[in-house]
Amino acid sequence: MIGYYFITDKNLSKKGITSDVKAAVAAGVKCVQYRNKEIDSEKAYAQALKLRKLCKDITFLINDRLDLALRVGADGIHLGQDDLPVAMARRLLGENKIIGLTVHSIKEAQEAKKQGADYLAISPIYATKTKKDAGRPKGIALIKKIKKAVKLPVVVIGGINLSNARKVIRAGADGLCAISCVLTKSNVKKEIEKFQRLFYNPPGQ
Ligand code: TZP
Ligand code: MG
Repeated sequence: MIGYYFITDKNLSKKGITSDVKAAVAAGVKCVQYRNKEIDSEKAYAQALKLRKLCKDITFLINDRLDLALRVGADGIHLGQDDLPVAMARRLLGENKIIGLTVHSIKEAQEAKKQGADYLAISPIYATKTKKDAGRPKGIALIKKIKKAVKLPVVVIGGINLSNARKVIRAGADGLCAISCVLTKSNVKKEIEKFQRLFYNPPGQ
């Protein structure tokens, strides 16, 4: 079980990503991903290093940038279909680091497993304004199909909120990421805890 998976977003953040990550850690998340596509390398390094320290007891991943992940001693990276191939990332990072890959189909999920990914992110489940090029919503049917076809943990992302979270968990998601509906609220910790409760007190139990 991964539970609520936190991803930084400086554009949506109200109090800054450091404050958001502190809130996520205080809410008991197991995984934080540093994602910042609009920043130069040195600033990204300083930011990621600070977050690595805040996330010393939980899984800390870097989006896209393998160099940054190595430099700050992250636990791994999260890649997209247009990033470094998983098999190459695996060769460079070794067996002990975590590699996640975003997938949009069963075929991509099977290929991810073949190349050595540790977990999958299925995207986007629902329509989202947070990532402009996220593509067509896949719905929960794809979660069920991928869980059946590929034996890897799955997190789901895109348009997830408290109204649809139960549905994605029931469909088999091991973790979920909900960015805008958490970061636009004033109490990030409280919002994350609401999602966490859905995993730890599953519906119908
Ligand atoms: N990758 C796929 S969709 C997405 C990312 C980073 C954004 C999800 O944001 P939201 O606000 O939870 O729809
Ligand atoms: Mg990427």
